[in-house]
Amino acid sequence: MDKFSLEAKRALVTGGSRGIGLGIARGLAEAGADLILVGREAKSLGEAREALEKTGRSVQAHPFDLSRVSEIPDFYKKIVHEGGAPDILVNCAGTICRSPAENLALEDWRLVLELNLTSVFALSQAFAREKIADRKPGKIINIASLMCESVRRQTSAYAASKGGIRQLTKALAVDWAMYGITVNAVGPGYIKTDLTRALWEDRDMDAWVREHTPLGRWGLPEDLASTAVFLASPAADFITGQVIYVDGGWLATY
Ligand code: GCO
Repeated sequence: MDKFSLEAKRALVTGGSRGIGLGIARGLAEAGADLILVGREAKSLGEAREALEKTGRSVQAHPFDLSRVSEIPDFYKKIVHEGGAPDILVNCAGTICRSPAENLALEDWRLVLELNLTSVFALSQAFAREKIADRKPGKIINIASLMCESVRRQTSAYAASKGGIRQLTKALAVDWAMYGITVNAVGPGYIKTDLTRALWEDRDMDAWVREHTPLGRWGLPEDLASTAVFLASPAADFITGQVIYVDGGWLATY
């Protein structure tokens, strides 16, 4: 079972202070990884750090707004300088703006694409440049979505960004395989987090999600953690360019 261990590894998790990011960070720590958490709000990041330190792993917290894409290279250099280079990068930070496409402000479109897609490219590039220069392998895990394959009304920017993540995962996997850097993605179904609160608090939407999910329930952040641990571990050394959907069977019905 050592192939699933993350002992002596360091994992950087963006969006690590809540929801899916926090669930995955906890799973990585329980598998033995030390953590670097990146999130926009210092308060919730500090709370997540305190909670995750209970796993016995070292946890660093770096407040940063990843939508400030041009500042990502310097931010990454600061992280490496302060605590050493991560071996694993989990790109989980993201947002959604639900609106009929005809009403979607261009600024909202840009914000969703900047955070959900462009910042993932920029941070992955900073990670890869450092690994390539150090001649060390690395693991990148992006957070995709069932919306890589199917959509719902009023989610144009989010669905476009997640479709982009699906293709970016493949493209970076192909570019960086020669350096021993694998790039994969976990594709969540409907997961009970703050990002989907507006849906699970709505009785009709709650029923719709349960009806369209063969396993009949909302997913939880911990449902995603084990897949992320697997992809981050030596057990997945021959896997790259893949999206593994953890969606309760949602896409099986499409
Ligand atoms: C929505 C939801 C979805 C989920 C998730 C499913 O508005 O339909 O927010 O987009 O968040 O992406 O994988």
